[in-house]
Amino acid sequence: MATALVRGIPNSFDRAIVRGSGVEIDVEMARSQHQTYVDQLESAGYRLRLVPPDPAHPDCVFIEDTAVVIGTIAVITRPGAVPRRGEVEPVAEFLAADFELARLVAPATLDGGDVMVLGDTVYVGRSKRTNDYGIDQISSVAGEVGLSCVPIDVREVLHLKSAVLPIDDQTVVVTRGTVDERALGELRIVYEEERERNRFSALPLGNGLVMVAADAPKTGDRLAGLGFQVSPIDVSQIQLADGGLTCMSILYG
Ligand code: CIR
Repeated sequence: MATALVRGIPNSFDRAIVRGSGVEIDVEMARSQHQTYVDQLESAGYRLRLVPPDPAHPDCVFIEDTAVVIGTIAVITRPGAVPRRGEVEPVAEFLAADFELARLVAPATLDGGDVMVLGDTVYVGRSKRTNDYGIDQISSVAGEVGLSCVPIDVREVLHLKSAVLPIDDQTVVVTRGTVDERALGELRIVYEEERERNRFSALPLGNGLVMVAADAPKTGDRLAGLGFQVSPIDVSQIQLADGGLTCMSILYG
């Protein structure tokens, strides 16, 4: 059965790392938006596994950054933001039940938000959070299970998946100007609507169903026009902390 590993929102979430806005985060509203997200995963058939939130780590809801599942291996990351490194261990303990673990080691840094596994290719963003050592180490793991690795320079945004959102194994939504699209090879590119720049986010749930950020309805319409069943969700408080839809879960199975 497909599994979703998720982590709750701590009371300290209003102290999450933010890159700009200065708008205060409403923790209760964030929690209710997160609950709707978890409910959507459950309705789509995922078995939920819940890692308890940790108030010492305001960003711990962004569990995606702590581990990447590649085939039979769970890569335990070394997050680029130093205060987030303590989020990793409780997640590793959960994943150890189902996977062989491979740990990234210093001087590597890598956030799971920079990694996109599509078919037999692992795309890895080179960003402010993910360095070349991180790319080399995850590339070795990918090689062990027969997957190839494609590094992609990321500009302007936090992570690769802030700007390149997988929709299925062949399709991605891209924010123009943030990556060298040649690295995406034969993937079908759908562009984020310019008026919705940096507001789109998505999480494919299988069978053509895609959870999408309600804040970018025109981009969602583009996907619906291609035959995807889109399910909008309001994640305004998550977006204030630079998060999107992929970052709040690790899906596998
Ligand atoms: C951070 O700056 O690390 C968090 N406030 C946001 C992380 C979002 N993660 C993701 O999109 N994978």
